[in-house]
Amino acid sequence: MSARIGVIGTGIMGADHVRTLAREVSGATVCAVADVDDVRAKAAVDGLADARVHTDPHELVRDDRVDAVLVASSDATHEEFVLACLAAGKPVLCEKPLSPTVAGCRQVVDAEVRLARRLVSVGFMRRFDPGYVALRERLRSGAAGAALLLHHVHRNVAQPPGRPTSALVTGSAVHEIDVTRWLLDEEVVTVGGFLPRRSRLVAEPTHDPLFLVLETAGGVVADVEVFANAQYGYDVRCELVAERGTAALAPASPLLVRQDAAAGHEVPPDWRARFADAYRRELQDWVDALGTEVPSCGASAWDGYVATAVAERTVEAIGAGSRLRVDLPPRPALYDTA
Ligand code: ISE
Repeated sequence: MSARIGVIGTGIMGADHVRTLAREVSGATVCAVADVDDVRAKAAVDGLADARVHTDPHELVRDDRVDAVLVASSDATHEEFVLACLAAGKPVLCEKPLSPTVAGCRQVVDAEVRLARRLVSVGFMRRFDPGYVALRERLRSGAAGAALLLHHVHRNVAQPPGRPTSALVTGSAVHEIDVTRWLLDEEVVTVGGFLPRRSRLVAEPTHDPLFLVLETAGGVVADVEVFANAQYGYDVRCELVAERGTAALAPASPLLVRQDAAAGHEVPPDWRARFADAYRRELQDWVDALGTEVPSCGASAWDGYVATAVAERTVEAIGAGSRLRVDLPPRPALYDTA
């Protein structure tokens, strides 16, 4: 039987998830969507038989036909809707970040621990990207020797004006924070950040680009360039430097184009194109795990909490102009892996 999914938020990401679930994921049907914008919600389910449109997301969570919920509304609303899913006992996949504040993430972790059931997954889709997966497997195989350094690059074409600088960390670099701890299986213990010369193409109050430095418990140093208004395309890179060599993500495009006196790889316009395969794999994994006792392989609420805790501390470190320690509370036993 197909799992009946309700999607909260039908903006860019939510509408994309509806399409992927309906067309590319087996064992799932989208049976409801909710959005404050009724027109947008209706457009997202155009052509999907029997999908209900709610204007109140809480109604969607309560809807008996909905077995599981995907939250893709604005970041600040994630906590409220994930908590509603926990109260209703429904599995929920929440887009990253679990909450933009560490206090919000903690509420979710505490509610899940009280329930003593793992119902929350967080959409850190890079954990399903074949390139990142290959990098992790290479490290785990021991072929590269021990990891020493990670170089991350995270560039977007442009961001809506007015985005606070902190959002470049809590909304964008939070991916690199998650991927660093997932690749290395180590926690980040100190964080620091620089404000390089500000691009004159970016309006106040956003300071762009940023340069972050994360150090893990095992002494690996990861640097992260975040450039949210890089103009030319969506470019995500990751290079591992290890004892016996290096390994880096290959260019996202399989084509080498020679034209107009130039040769090169095309760069995707945004993350949906770059990570389409990762999103599909993430959703399939989540759907496959529904109704089983085994949680999906994706990030847990605890992972969501830690990523935001490290991101928040990084924002503080940038403000303080110095490196700061990250002190995490003990991980609740619910999140122990077998
Ligand atoms: C966006 O919200 C995402 O989640 C993308 O994956 C990320 O690369 C981008 O920087 C964010 O703005």
